[in-house]
Formats: sequence, C-alpha cells, structure tokens
Amino acid sequence: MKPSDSTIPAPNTLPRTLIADLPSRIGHEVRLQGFLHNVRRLGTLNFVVLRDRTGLAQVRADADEMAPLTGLPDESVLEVTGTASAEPRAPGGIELVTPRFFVLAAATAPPPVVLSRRELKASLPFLLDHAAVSLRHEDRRQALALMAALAEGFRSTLRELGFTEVFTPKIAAATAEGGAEVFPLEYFDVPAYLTQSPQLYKQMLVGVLERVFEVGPVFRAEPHDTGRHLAQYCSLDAEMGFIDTVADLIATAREALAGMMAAAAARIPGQEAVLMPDPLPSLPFWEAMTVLEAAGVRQPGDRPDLTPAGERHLGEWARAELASDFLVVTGYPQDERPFYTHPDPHHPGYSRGFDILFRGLEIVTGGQRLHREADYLRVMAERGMDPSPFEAYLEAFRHGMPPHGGFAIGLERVAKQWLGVANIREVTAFPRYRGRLAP
Ligand code: AMO
Repeated sequence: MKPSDSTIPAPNTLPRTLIADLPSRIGHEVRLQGFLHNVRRLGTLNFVVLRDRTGLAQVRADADEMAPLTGLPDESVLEVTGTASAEPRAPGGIELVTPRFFVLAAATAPPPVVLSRRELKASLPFLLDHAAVSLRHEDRRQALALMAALAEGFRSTLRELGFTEVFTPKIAAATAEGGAEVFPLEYFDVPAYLTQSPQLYKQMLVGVLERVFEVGPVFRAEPHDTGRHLAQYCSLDAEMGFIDTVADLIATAREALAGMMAAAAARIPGQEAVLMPDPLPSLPFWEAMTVLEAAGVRQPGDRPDLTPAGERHLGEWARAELASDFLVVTGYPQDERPFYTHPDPHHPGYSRGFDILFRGLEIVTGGQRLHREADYLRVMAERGMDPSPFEAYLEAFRHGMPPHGGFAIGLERVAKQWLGVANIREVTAFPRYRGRLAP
C-alpha cells in the first residue's frame, strides 16, 4: 500500500500556537495542533476539546464545521484553525470559534481507556498493557514530568557542587552488590551480567575526577511482586573523594534531595509541601530497632533489619516526633552491607553505611567505602569472594584512593512517595518486573 499523503495540510502560513500561549492571542486567528481529547455533540452547537503538550483547549463548532470529524475516534490527531476568543466558561477562559478542522491522522479505533476522565478507570496491569495510550492521561503524564524534574534537580545540584556526570557500562563481568538478584547474559562467548549498580565504576572514577555522578538504568532480578521493586530502575548515583566523615555524604545527599524536591515542586505545583529539616534528622540503626520494639513492630530476638512495616513506622514516627518527611538511619550492621562498605571501628559489627527513608520508604542507600587495597583483600577473603573478577577495580586502590563514599537514590521510589501513589509501577513509563517484558 502506498503511504498516505493526506496528512500534509494545505500550505499554511500561520505558525503553530501552543495551547498555553492562547491568552496572548485573543482576537487573533491561530493554528492549533493536537489530539482529539473529547467531543460533546449537541447538534447545532458542539464542543471539541483539543490536547497538546501544554494543555487543553475548547473549540466551539456548528454542525457544518464538525463535518470533518464525523465518525472520528478520540485521540485522532488534528489541526484546527480559528479565532481565539475569551469565554469564561471554557477551560483556561478561552475558546476557538469559527474553526476549520483538518485531520492529520485519524485514529482507527477508540482508545482502550477514556483519557478525558479525571481518573483512569482500569486495573494497573491493563493500563500497563496499553501504556502507549494510557500514558497520555493527565495523571500519567504528570508522573513522567515529575521523573524528569527530579532527575534534572539531581543533576543540576551535583553539577553545582563540582561533580562530573559519568556514563558507565551496564554490562559487566563482576557484580557489585552481591546476592542472587542479577541477570546473567551471554556477552559474545563469555558470561556477563547486567549491572546491579554503577558502584565499582563510580568508585574507580573518584580516583580520576574526585566527584562523579550518574543517572542511569540498573538491573535487579527481584523475584518478589511488591509495590516498591522494579527489575530495572533509574539509579541516581553520586560518589565523592576526600571526605572527612560520613556526615559529609549525608549532607551532600540532603542537598541533592533538596534540589530534587524544589525541581518537583516547581514542575508540579499544588502538592503537599515536603518537610525537610536541615540537617536531616538521623537515628543510629540500633536506636531505630529500639523505636520499633517499643512500638511492637519488631520483637527483641528478630534479625536486625528494617522491614517495610518497620520503615513505614519510622516514617510516621519521624513526621510526628521530628516534623520531618525524611529520616537517616546510620550505622547499619556490617553483615547487611556489601563488601565495599567501610566498617565503623568504634562500633564493632556496625558499618559506616546509611539509608534515608522518605515518608516511610527507603529511597537512598549510601556510605563510606574501604579505600585501601589490603582492606579489600581481607574483606573478600573473610566473605569467601574470589578477587580475580575485581582485579581492575582493585588496581585503583593499589595506586592511591582518597577516603571516599557516596550514595544512590532510587528515582522511581522518590517519585512514588512524592505523589503518594501505592505502586512504583504507576510512576514508571514502561516498568519491568517479573511477569512483564512488554511494552
Ligand atoms: P541499593 O542496592 O540499596 O544500594 O540501592 C540503592 C537505592 O536504589 C533503590 N532501589 C530500588 N528501586 C526500585 N526497584 C528496586 N528493585 C530497587 N532496589 C534498590 C532504593 C535504594 O535505596 N551501590 C549502592 C548505593 C551506594 O552505596 O552508593 C546500592 O546500589 O531507593
């Protein structure tokens, strides 16, 4: 079949006006382009709502003017030329009158969900199956805009603090975080893994650039079906050399988070303000356990660990007791942390690793790292790890590495908590989790 050329409109000298710019065009002829959001047909008087990336515009049309839209499903792509006119009852106080419609691309089927409803009425799996269309809904587009704002807030804050953005491989021979949650793959004729984090690379790059950050995908073969885990997520990583104490890392993480919160609030106004004291309140791990025991959320003999219920309780506790949406939990047990974690020499068994909770969910993990080769070799021997896959990493330490540390922020988790939605999949355009590989 020959490709259709009917999508080329007649020569038109008017530039495209974006819907958000209509207020400055009242009384003028304008040309809008967008999607057919919905139509109210009342016979002689009809209302067409057009959507572009900046908003919604109402078009008033009589029966003759409506002719090109006969039988046209919602989401068809239209061009409308008409006069912008003040109309207090229209969205945005403006409507287009005396319109001429031109169909740029006719939809051939009605959308699987009604996008003009305030809320999407379908199950999450259905919405994800039909992501190409359901993402056009205002709520879903807002989540994507939020993700972009958060990532930009992170980037700009770290750039200002003298960090350099880096780009590290996502296929590697060794895994950094341990555990079984790795995706093995065949790399030509050798086994390899999708990286669980840029951990080893960002540390090596501290030896090169001192302060680095990365925004990129990481992969976790997370078998559990939860509202806070993805098999691929966006990790906002930072790593810095020449730290004095772990407090330097927590202060930097706070700045990054504050930049993210400010960018989010600027992009999506009207959300509940985030409570973010400076410095962020923090609680040693063992004290957090005591708070949870006192509340009956954990029993004294339980494994020292923060469960989701424990995190939720600490979130409520921090809000009530400390007027903070954030809580730093410091000094995690060394055994619970990866091999690169610096122990706390003053508290045997504990580390200089920390987590940051946001509204009761872990969104940041960080800590000071070992920085001497001998320490790495000792820890690897204690943990029964073969150092040979880490040879290139260890070389960095052999040739001088400053005291350093860093952190990683789970972007989707921040977005989930910021919007207050139940499932991380609601803020992810095309989420990956066990059982979903498409779209
Ligand atoms: P960690 O493994 O704790 O630490 O991950 C860092 C942060 O990433 C987020 N996160 C996830 N988000 C969505 N789905 C998942 N499956 C998932 N797993 C983790 C969380 C978590 O706090 N290298 C270290 C970081 C460092 O020390 O710099 C690391 O990757 O928000």
